[in-house]
Amino acid sequence: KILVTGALGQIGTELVMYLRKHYGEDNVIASSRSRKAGAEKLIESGKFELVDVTNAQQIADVVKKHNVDTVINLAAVLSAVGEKNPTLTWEINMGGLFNILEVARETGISVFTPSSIAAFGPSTPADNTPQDTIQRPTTMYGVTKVSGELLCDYYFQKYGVDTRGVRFPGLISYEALPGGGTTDYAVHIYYDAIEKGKYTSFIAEGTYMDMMYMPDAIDAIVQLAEADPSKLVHRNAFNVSAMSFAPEHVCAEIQKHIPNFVMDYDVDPIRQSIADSWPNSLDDSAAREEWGWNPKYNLSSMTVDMLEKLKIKLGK
Ligand code: VAH
Repeated sequence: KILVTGALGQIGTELVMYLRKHYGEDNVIASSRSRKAGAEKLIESGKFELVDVTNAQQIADVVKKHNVDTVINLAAVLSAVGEKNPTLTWEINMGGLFNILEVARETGISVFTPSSIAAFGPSTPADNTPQDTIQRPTTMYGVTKVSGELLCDYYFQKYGVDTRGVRFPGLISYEALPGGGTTDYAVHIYYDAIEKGKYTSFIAEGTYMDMMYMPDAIDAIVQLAEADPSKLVHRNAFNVSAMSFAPEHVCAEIQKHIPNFVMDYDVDPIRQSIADSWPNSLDDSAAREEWGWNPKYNLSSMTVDMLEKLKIKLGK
């Protein structure tokens, strides 16, 4: 049985739907700190529990009640929102992960929790960033992500807890919106292209970041979770990426389908400084070698699918 925390977020929403299809409705328990408007479908379609990951007892109770053997921990405050409330970010991102790892130490369950390209900082080699390299992030979100990688490695080495994770780049999806990150421009641009025909980017021209379409991100989670552990040299924090682009590249790709689409810039200094501290492109060869990582979508095929699915979703 799989417990997904943060199940109403951008990744969680799609992951729960996929896992329920892949492993069976009854084998996936969705959980969130609170119910969210618009999540009724997901909440009613299967088992749902209110779990605040900062409450260790709630985690232990739900693990016991549903005989959980794997927790996929997606509960986190993202980079931009995190800079507005660093204390809450530490409490949820690190406090929550620590509580989950402690339950795992006591019960023997497995733990998958993602890291992020945010675990790197301005002193990290920015192009083709290596799997093992300098990590001095400059956001609280990034500090919790690099700390989370180390804590998961520790629980594996010290207690044998089966911990696994990937460093996600910016994720693009049409089901659920992202929750306050820096890469969110790459999602909003598609919504605005359909609804307004124009988009004002808060990230500057020429700012490269790694990105990935959500179907590939879901595949990465399932593939790594199902991987043969004897083949894993790394456990947590595999670099995974599918593409690297800057705002003008998305704009040009959208214009192939919506010729009149226009974009201008109104750069947000906070999110721009976060973006500038992150890598431009990742070396994901370790994930390819150790568990067969192989993304399917690039900017062109993602754009075709995003526009097609959003036109339906937005009734255009
Ligand atoms: C954010 N979407 O922008 C998240 C992610 C790498 C980016 O961590 O904070």
